[in-house]
Amino acid sequence: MPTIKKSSNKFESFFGRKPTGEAFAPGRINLIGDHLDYNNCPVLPFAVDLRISAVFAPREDNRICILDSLARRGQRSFDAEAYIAPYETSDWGNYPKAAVQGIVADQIGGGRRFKGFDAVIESNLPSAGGLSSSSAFVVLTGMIFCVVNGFEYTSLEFSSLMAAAERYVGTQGGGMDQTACINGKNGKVLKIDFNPLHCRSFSVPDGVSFVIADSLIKAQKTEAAMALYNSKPIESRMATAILNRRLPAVLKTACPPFSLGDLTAEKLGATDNEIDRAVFSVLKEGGYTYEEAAAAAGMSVDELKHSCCLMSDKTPLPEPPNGFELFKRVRHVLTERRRVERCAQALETGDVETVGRLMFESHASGRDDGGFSCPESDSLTEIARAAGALGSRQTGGGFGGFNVSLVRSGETEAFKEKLMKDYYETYLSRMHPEISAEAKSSAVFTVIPSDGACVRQMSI
Ligand code: NG1
Repeated sequence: MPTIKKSSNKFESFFGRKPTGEAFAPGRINLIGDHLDYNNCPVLPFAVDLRISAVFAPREDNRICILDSLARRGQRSFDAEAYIAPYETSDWGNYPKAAVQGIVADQIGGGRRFKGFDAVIESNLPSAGGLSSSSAFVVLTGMIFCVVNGFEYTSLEFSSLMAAAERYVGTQGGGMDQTACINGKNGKVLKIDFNPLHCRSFSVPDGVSFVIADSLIKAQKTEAAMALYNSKPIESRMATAILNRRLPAVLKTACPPFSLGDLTAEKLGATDNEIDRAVFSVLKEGGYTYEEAAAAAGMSVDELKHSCCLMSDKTPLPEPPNGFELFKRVRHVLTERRRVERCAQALETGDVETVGRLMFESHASGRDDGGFSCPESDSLTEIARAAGALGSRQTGGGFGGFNVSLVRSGETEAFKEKLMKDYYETYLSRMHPEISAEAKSSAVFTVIPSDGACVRQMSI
């Protein structure tokens, strides 16, 4: 477990002075609503009691020097200046660089000079598991940089700034993770709406707990995994380009959708059924080639590729062997958005059975339509169902990582034992004998919705 005392000692022995401040930033679990945020559709996450923490002290120059307390990952140093060149893709130093670059770009003007800081960081937040350790790290360093420079933002302004800043690392995500990390509340699930950004919190109903279980299939943001993740926002933008051209005529509305989040009764003046009929008459089932998608959007292939389909290395997403499944992707977004709304209502009335059912439905949608699950997460969900969970689903960006289950509080220990036996000892040992017993033994735990990120001066 990270402790401030251990980090402070480490800070003193490495930097030769005492730290003056401490900060922490939690990870998050998304209860329901994945691959929605970058489509401007609402999500229902909560910050968890697992976090990255830091002790720090300002510097007189503009250097930022961050040491990983376990020395597993060593140290990274860079200057806060107008252009901060990234390290290689997937280097952990890109997360603090992302935060600082985002704030510098926002604050630049008047020949401002920035103050740097020294910091020692510690974490008990698993990485590459869909718990947003990356956003927690971005938010943590962003907060410290603001404090040492006296920059002030409201929590929503800072959430938007950090969401935009994190794209520096190459992911094309939305703002769920940073917003949950910054605005989390003890005992509450957050409903985050985008465009405009807005948070509302819902109490966790009495008598239920959240158990999270690592599928132990890593969703590391390497070049390949990043391309897999980014293919989802790209497909959403392709579908939007087609709907933008064709939907107004079919629905007889003057409002073209600028994102899939605009496909609502409120914005289009049509019922959900009318919207579904119109959307799925415009999009064809089955895969689109680039030529077909461009023709449907009224663009040349080059225009489509350059306006919607570029990956972080600026090359267009390669066409999948069976084409782009735009119909399924949009069906995931439309149905998941409605599940989020119904889930928020069910939380409000304490209807835990409905919350659970929606979680199972959400998992199936991510698997069948979203295309971001994997066989191990699917099995884990079914094993959780058989073990008595009210609901269970893969959480976060997907392709593995953690599942979240909603379990009656009196049943959590029996539930965890059942997962241990049926998923880790039986299924996973058969499918992935290379995964160590040690990794399996610490893969399941109960999490508590917790407060968001915080930075403060240390009491001396
Ligand atoms: P994780 O779970 O951290 O990979 C990613 C995106 C989110 C969101 C989810 C899927 C980033 C930093 N995070 O989260 O914005 O799109 O996937 O719901 O890109």
